[in-house]
Amino acid sequence: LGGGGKLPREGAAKRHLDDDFEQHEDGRHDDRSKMAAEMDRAPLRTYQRPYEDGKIEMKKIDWHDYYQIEQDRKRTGPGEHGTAVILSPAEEGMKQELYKVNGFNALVSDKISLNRTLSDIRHPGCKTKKYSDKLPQVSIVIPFHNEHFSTLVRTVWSVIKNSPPQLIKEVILVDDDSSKGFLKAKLDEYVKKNLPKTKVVRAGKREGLIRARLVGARVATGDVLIFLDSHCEANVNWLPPLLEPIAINRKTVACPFIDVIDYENFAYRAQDEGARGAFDWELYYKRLPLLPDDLKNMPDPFKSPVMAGGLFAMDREYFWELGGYDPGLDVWGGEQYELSFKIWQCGGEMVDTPCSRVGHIYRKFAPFPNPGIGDFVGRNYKRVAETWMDEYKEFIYMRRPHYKNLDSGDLTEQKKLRDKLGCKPFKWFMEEIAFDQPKKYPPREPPDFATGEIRNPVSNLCIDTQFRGSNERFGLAPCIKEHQGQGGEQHFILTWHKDLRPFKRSVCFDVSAKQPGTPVILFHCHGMQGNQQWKYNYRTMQLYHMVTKNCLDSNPEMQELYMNPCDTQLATQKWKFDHVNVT
Ligand code: UD2
Ligand code: MN
Repeated sequence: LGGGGKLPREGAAKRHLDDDFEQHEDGRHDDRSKMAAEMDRAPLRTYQRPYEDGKIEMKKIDWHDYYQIEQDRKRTGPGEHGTAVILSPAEEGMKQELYKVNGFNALVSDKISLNRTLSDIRHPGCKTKKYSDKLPQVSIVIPFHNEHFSTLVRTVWSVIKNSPPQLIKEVILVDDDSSKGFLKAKLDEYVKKNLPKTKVVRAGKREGLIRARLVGARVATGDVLIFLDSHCEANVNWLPPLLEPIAINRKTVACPFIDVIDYENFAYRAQDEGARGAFDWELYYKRLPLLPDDLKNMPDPFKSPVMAGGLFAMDREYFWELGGYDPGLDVWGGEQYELSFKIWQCGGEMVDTPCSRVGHIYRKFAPFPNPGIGDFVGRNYKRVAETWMDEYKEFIYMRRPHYKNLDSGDLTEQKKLRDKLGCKPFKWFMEEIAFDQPKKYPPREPPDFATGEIRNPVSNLCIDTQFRGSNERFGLAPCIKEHQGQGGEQHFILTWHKDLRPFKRSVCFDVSAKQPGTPVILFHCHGMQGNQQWKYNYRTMQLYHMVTKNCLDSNPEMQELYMNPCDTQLATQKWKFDHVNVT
């Protein structure tokens, strides 16, 4: 296994900050069992944040390790410099077994050196960039479940090789109950013999990636936490650009650019040159085009609404201030939204750092079976939506109605935390962070269900509020379209909140009793549904009131409106909007 390759320790002697390396080396062979048992967190702050009081002016230095870069330049071998590895026909025939259990071509991985070099595909501006000489030390947390040995170990080597040693406090591998028997013994042995500052912590039982990250974060002692997936490769000088924004503002969370390591041949390439992270209403992660200013300032860090999830750096104290991750999130999925929403809504910010690049193997398929616990992704999404997304959660339920019936567990603690931190509404996040700026990035408010006049096609009369106010009743009138000037207010919206209101006004159709004949009045829109929740059935043309289960009915002779039990045969219960949004 593993192309092996002698490790570039000889480079250490030439490193310009070599002394510190020695200084921080100790403790790398900690008593591991003690480590795992000792779940109490280390003191949260171990250093003086350099720019906190605004007194120190930042001194910038060139953090590149030119000795290492020169060594790397000379290397040759399969996959070096991020090139593709092509298997021989005989090997092609043997690759399936490893492919099946990993979701990527692990046989190719095994042919590549564990400390291979990548091509430097950074923006040219990154090559001359300098960063603060005072950067925090990091703990790198890497959860893994049945990761392939060579991809896991290559992740660690890439980090160690491409980072200034004095900035790495430790690398923590969290074994999330891997069942590959050989992985444990072989890994422990390899780590002990070869990997400086690295320790393996075992979760004890399958926790899923989110709680596994928490296990690692709890034993971490560095000033900054960096999370990585177990099949990554950090590129040249990736660390300083990631840390400087945090040194300047401890509430900034920084994400590297995530490059692609091809799952078939392990070639390394960019997925793009930057994007704003976002999502759709099924909570699929989306990448939106950069804003003009971000492009102009390239390769400076730019704000991004949502992280991809796996790879980011965050002040350790701040991570715990925000409660870490919701420990109720199971196995996989949703934690990237939880943390992103929490960061933005509760006073932090998130940036992508173009000069920090890390490759990641996006698998061809997920090789792990569901551990027999049903729709955990749905339950995770529901936890996040219920805790953080306020009324916008309805969009998710609209797309995925079955989430409504999922039991997502107790959310008391999560809601308490949101209260305690005094976090802003999701609407603020949507409008100011996620989809703001040149107003051209949808979705802002989701589309309304129906708009325009509401006409009874039999009597040919329209609903007309005559611009009345709160607590007032209203009825029917000749439609303005045919009787210019004769009507009053006949333009309505059935909004995405599911209330029914005159266009551009904040009074809503409100029904407060079940009895047949109950009138409809206007009332201040509260956005909480209840008495103001309507549903339009465009097939039967009925306007259904959810709470009372009655339908909007009319008496055309008297030009009156009131509620009655629904009856599809009744012409007086039929209503037609100008525009209906059928989704
Ligand atoms: C993406 C993220 C991943 C995470 C996930 C949503 C990137 C590059 N990847 O999916 O970090 O945010 O979306 O939750 O942004 N693992 C465990 N226990 C498990 C399952 C996974 O420890 O039960 C480990 C796994 O070995 C890996 C990490 O968790 O190191 C992420 O899992 P993945 O690689 O399957 O997720 P990915 O990249 O598809
Ligand atoms: Mn991954």
